[in-house]
Amino acid sequence: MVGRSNVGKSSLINALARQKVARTSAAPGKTRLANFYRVQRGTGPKTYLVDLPGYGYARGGDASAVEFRRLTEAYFARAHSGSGIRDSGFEQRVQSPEPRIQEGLGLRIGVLLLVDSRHPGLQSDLEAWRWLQQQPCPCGVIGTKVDKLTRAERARHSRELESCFDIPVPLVSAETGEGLEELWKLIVTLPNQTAA
Ligand SMILES: Nc1nc2c(ncn2[C@@H]2O[C@H](COP(=O)(O)OP(=O)(O)OP(=O)(O)O)[C@@H](O)[C@H]2O)c(=O)[nH]1
Ligand SMILES: [Mg+2]
Repeated sequence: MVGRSNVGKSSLINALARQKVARTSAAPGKTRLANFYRVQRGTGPKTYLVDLPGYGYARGGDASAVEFRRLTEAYFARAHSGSGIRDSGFEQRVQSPEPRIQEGLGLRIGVLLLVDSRHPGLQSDLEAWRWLQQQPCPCGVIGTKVDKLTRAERARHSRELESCFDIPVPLVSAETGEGLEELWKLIVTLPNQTAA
């Protein structure tokens, strides 16, 4: 999960895990490290949800955006090459002590760009999307905090998001659980797709 600070990455991971595993905050810039959470739904495949630090955290300014990009790039390159995450440049807090997490991450990854569904088409999100599409892994876009939209806004923002990113953009809410079933399906299938 990647996205601007405060877009709701950690909250969405908690909603998907149905546990409060990731720390969230009303103030942006909460998540500073890459955190891995192993989740499994019923008999579904074992999945690691990776919570990455947000970009566009104002207090960190440009330097922090550059650092985010450097670390994230290093992470994707490693994960994709199958060499694992041990010296990817990220510090990590691995919730599951299982050593196989290394292998697991080396196998197949998918990246979801989270954008706030209230603000479709932000410059920083579009830039992140362009950059993500050049990475060697399949990626998708999710609109967060849909509970904050009126019915009319949902329809309009949904159209705007799809036209900005040029793919369907499911809308979800960590608060109400809306859209999470559909999101799970995407999470399970995304890593099997080939990168755009
Ligand atoms: N109404 C509503 N609020 C949400 C939702 N998801 C997250 N929030 C709120 O948005 C704020 C930021 O959520 P986080 O999950 O910490 O955001 P983050 O993307 O992990 O932020 P960083 O770790 O700073 O990058 C918190 O106050 C959450 O309660 C949602 O679906 N609906
Ligand atoms: Mg966070």
